[in-house]
Amino acid sequence: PTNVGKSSLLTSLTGAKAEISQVDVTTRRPTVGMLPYKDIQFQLVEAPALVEGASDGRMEGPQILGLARNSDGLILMVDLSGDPLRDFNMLRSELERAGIMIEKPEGEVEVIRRSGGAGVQMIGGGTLVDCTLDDVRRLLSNYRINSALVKIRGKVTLDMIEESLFSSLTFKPTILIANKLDAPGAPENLARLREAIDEDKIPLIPVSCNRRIGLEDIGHQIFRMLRIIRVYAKEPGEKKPSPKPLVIEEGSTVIEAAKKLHSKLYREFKYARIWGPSAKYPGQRVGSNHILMDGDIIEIRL
Ligand SMILES: Nc1nc2c(ncn2[C@@H]2O[C@H](COP(=O)(O)OP(=O)(O)OP(=O)(O)O)[C@@H](O)[C@H]2O)c(=O)[nH]1
Ligand SMILES: [Mg+2]
Repeated sequence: PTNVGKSSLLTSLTGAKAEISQVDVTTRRPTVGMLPYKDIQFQLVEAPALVEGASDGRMEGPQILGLARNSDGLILMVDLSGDPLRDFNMLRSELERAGIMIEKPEGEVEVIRRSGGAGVQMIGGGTLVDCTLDDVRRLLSNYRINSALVKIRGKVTLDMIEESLFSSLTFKPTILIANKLDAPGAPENLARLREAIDEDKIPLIPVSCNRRIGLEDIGHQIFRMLRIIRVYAKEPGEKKPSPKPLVIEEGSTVIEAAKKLHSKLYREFKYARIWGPSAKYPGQRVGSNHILMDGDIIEIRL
């Protein structure tokens, strides 16, 4: 919504020069700032205010929803001096109507088509609840898909796989920031908001941008929301790893990290040595499927 303090937050966190004003709809174009967190940076983009009817094309609705669809995660913001619950429900419903879910569904499917005759393979570690891999192969072959990676997470039905072929539903991890904690009536409004949302699914952070309350935790919350880890590559023979981490998805394996570092490290991979949280002891020798953790140092051997 407008006037909730989006520009105030962007400016407080990143130092970006966004115009702050009590006039409605001050920010008209996406405005960018960089938030340093530990040894990485997050790019924050203030979108113009999302209003009721945005998903039907009102105001800059389509552009804002397009921005949301292309982001890694969303920070929704509401105003504790107004009606934060109504605003949150409006935001959720406009996003949903645009095919953007902000709560993680029980199961997720992505069918990645491949060329060549490699067949249909299942990846991602989810479970099929009402069908077998052969049923999935039969379903896909009805759609002339004979070679694909079917990526599943959580509990997945044959219907969900069929639907995924048509719909453009997407999930974006989301944080809810409730601003103006200093305003009269804020504690009561915050209590109402707390009751209505599931904070395990959507973390709620009360803040006051003006009084600089609650802002220190936001970097950490964004890091957790994105489910990323930092991995530091080290050359064999060097004492210290690169100071700049490789930022990859939580649950990534050694070979996936190698692929992102350099195609040669992927092609000619023999084994790796690991120091840090995922290593049983410093310098542990591991194979390609070893799962990395945040803060690991990795040395790849060819
Ligand atoms: N009381 C109080 N007022 C705040 C706080 N943060 C921002 N404001 C005020 O709220 C008004 C709107 O702030 P902006 O940061 O411009 O809000 P916005 O969401 O970017 O607004 P638009 O870009 O116009 O949609 C300004 O008058 C701010 O001074 C806060 O923590 N407490
Ligand atoms: Mg603004």
